[in-house]
Amino acid sequence: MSKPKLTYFNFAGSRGEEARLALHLAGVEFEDDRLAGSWPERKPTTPFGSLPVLELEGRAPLGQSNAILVYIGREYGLHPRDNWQAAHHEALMCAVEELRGVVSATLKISEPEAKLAARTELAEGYLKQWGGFIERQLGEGPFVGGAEIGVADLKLYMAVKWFTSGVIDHVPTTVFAELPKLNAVARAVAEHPKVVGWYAK
Ligand SMILES: N[C@@H](CCC(=O)N[C@@H](CS)C(=O)NCC(=O)O)C(=O)O
Repeated sequence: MSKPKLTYFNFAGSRGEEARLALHLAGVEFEDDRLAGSWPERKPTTPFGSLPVLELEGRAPLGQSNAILVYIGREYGLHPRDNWQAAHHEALMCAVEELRGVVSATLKISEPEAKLAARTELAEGYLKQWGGFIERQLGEGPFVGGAEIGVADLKLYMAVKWFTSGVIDHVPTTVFAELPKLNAVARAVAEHPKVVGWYAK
């Protein structure tokens, strides 16, 4: 293996897509390993029993999406050099992981009425509150760090896309519609020429 290898499930979303976008923005040629075989067999071989995993020649595999993003960001100028600013970006990235944890808990509910109730509560409570906190953390934009795109922007972009895509039943796709700064970040990422180039492939 000479090129870095990024392993994730075969879909263009969530934590793996963030890392793919980060590598692409960084201009790194990488092996885009999309899991084809059986996940239960691979799971125990990964650092934390989950994906994404980033592998570099001569290094132990790296798990945890935020660690992967921060590593790429630091190596390739997609994360602030200033430690305080970097911590602010990482706080936003941690907040996206918290959001995913809360929403993912409702993915396991199989009983339709219980799912509807949990998702309605999520949409009207937790998600509104989460969005409000994020909005207050954002500046003039268009990106978290101002004029330059960074890995924290990819994390927020992917979170917004999760909801606007409508895949979370019973959560309106407009749940974050009244958050101009968060939407500006998501739009700026979507319109970034390298991101446009990635999806045009
Ligand atoms: N905190 C971890 C969570 C990773 C995670 O839960 N990944 C999901 C896919 S997005 C996964 O591997 N699910 C399969 C499983 O947990 O068995 C991270 O940020 O990388």
